This record gives sequence, C-alpha cells and structure tokens, in this order.
Amino acid sequence: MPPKKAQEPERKPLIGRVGTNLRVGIVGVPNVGKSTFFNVLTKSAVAAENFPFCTIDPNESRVPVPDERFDYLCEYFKPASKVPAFLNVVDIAGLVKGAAEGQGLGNAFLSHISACDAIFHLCRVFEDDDVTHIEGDVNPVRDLDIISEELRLKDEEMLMKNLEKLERAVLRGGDKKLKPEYDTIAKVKTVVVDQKQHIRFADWHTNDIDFLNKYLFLTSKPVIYLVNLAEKDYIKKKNKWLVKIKEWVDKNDPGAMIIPFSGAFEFKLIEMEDPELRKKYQEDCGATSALDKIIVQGYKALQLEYFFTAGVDEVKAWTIQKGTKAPQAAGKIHTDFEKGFIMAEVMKFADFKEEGSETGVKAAGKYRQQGRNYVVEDGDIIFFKFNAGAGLKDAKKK
Ligand SMILES: Nc1nc2c(ncn2[C@@H]2O[C@H](COP(=O)(O)OP(=O)(O)OP(=O)(O)O)[C@@H](O)[C@H]2O)c(=O)[nH]1
Ligand SMILES: [Mg+2]
Repeated sequence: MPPKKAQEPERKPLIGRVGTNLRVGIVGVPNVGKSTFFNVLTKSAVAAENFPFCTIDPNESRVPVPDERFDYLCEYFKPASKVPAFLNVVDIAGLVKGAAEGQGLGNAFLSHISACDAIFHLCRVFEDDDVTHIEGDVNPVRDLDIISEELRLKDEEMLMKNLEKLERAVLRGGDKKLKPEYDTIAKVKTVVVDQKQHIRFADWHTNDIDFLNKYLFLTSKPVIYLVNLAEKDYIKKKNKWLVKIKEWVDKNDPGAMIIPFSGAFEFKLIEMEDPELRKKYQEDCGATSALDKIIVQGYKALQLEYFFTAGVDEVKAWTIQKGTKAPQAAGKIHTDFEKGFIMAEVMKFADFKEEGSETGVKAAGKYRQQGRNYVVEDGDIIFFKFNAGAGLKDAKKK
C-alpha cells in the first residue's frame, strides 16, 4: 500500500512586503560591474522586444520575464497585444566598509536597499588593471563578507533602537499589547546581534512574521549571488574563485543560488544588433547568455508568479503573490472582477499544449471551474466569470 500522503503543512505567511510591484536591488562593493549589468539588462529588454518603456528612471527598469509558455500562447493566438510579466530591477550605488556608519553615503545607499524586496548580490571576479578595486585587489570572498556584514550592522542599528523603545514600554511600562512585538524583536536580537546571523536563516513563527514584515529588515530579504567573471572564464566555466564563493555561500547563506555570468560577454552580445549574429557568437564560443536565468530566478526570489489570460485580443501574464486565491487574482484585472466573482475557468498550460486547443481541453474533461477558495497556480490560463452588477451594488452601499 502506498504510504499515506502527509497532510500539507499550513502555508506560512511570507517574510516581505505584500504586493506585486516588488523590486530586486543590485548590491555590491564599488566598481564590480553593477551598473554595467543593469544597463545590459535594460538594453536587452529594449533590443529583444522593443519595450521602450522599460526604463523607469536612470536607476530603475523593468525587464520582461522570459517564459516559453507565454511565447507559445502568443504564437498560438497571434494577439494584437502581448504583455509579459516584468521584473523590476534597481541599480544601487556601491557600498563600502563602514557604510552602516555612514561611510561613502552608505546610509543613503542602505536605505535604497530597504526599498527593495530581494537582492542581487554582485561580486567581481574579473581582473582588469584599468578598473580599480576599492580594496586594492580582486577578492570576491572578502567583498561578500563586507556587504553581508554591512547589511547585518544596519539591521542591528535599527533593531537596537526599536528594542529599547519596546523594552521601555513592555518591561517598565507594563504594556501588554506590545509584548508580542517585543518578544519577536528580542528574538531578532539573538539572531542578529548574539549569533551575528542574517534574519532569513532563523526559524520564525507565523506571529513573528507579522512583525518582521513591519520592520522589513535588510537581512530578511532573499539574496541571489551573481558572480561577474571575465569573458574567457565564463566561456570555460572555470575560475579559482568559484569554489571559494560556493563555500562562502554554503556557510553563510545555505541554499542560496549562485549564478555565474560575465558582464563583458553580455555587453558584447547586446552590442550585436543582429539576433542571428548574437546566436552565432554564442554557438561559436559554446556559452549562452545568463540573463534569462538571472531574471527568472530574481522573479522567483520575490515569491511572485503569474497566471495568463489569453485570446486573440491579448495574451497577458498577471503577476500575483504565491498563494493568491482566485477572487483576489481576478481583482488584479479589475476590482469588479473580484467583487462580483462567480468562478474561475482554468486550463493548465500543459493541458492546453497537449490537447492543442480550448475545445480539446474541454473534450478531455480537463477544463475546470474553480470557486473562491481555489489557489491560483503559476501558469494557469484563466477566464473569470463575474457578476457585473455586484461591484456597483457594493460601491453604492458604502
Ligand atoms: N573587464 C571588465 N570590466 C567591466 C566589467 N563590468 C564592468 N566593467 C568596468 O568596470 C567599471 C565599473 O563598472 P560599473 O558597472 O560602473 O561598476 P559599479 O559596480 O556600478 O560601480 P559603482 O556604481 O561605483 O558601485 C567600468 O569602467 C566598466 O567598464 C566586466 O565584466 N569586465
Ligand atoms: Mg554603479
């Protein structure tokens, strides 16, 4: 007999801001290629799909999230409008040692990180005598330590300020309402100050998470490590630092993703205007651009996903947070869809592809009508049914 399926554990709330307009910030010490990487990302969005609106301001841009399912739906419906999901990326100026104490405008830059929801921690492995390194030589492991410690110190500062206030109110003032918050922040102190750890590694209870989400500490944000290699090393997939970086991440940020790339290589590709030339160059050197992977992983780190609406007018990916239920997902399209929600008609992308059409999916009995408790899954193709009058009635009641 097959073992009984374990009951699915209750879904813990996520640490982080609620919303879908979330950002990844590019963080690192100075002169490691952050802005170059940011410009390549932005340009690739404009070059590949001609999204001229992608630059939000000089330091922020949105790049389309590559997805074969989206491409398939566009190919199938040939819609008048195609709207993929986007990842918001922010270029942040380099942090130096002592940033948490205000070195090199450190505090301002740290507050830019605070406005982001995940981090691309970019470290430099490429050697180039023309590009000075602030610490004198190339040593990505030392740089990882510097940034990681500055983030922790900034959290320590914010934490201690608030802990004092809470201590006064709870321990001396006997404020019972603030006790749970005090307990969580005292636990944060154990992690950040006593154990000198980042917040995301500790095991948090559901009630702690509410408070963590109030403070949005820097070290609670997920990190993806981007390793900027010289072009020849990227092509060979070899460099002495790669193993050392892996060891550092295993020890200091277990389970986090490391993505090697080469700013120089990506820059070269983006300068080639002809896509055929780009393709040939990658084939000739036996290496492919890492941008797609970086964008997809960045989007996942934000705990975001999307469902599709698809037809001849438009194929569109709608960003939602993981765990979103059908009515709230409908509300992304229009608030009336949520207020008057009747049902979600859902096709799985794999079924759509396999059966070849909506009619095929229906004939195979795989077209599902889902109610308000349905948790939308990444890649669902959804048609919402809603009562158009409901929104109006609700609005009148207010
Ligand atoms: N050889 C080489 N040089 C690079 C690479 N990426 C960036 N550079 C050069 O390094 C210098 C700094 O690059 P930026 O992208 O401005 O570095 P940054 O990390 O944004 O620096 P800050 O904003 O000052 O923190 C520039 O002269 C770039 O041309 C690379 O992959 N290889
Ligand atoms: Mg820069």
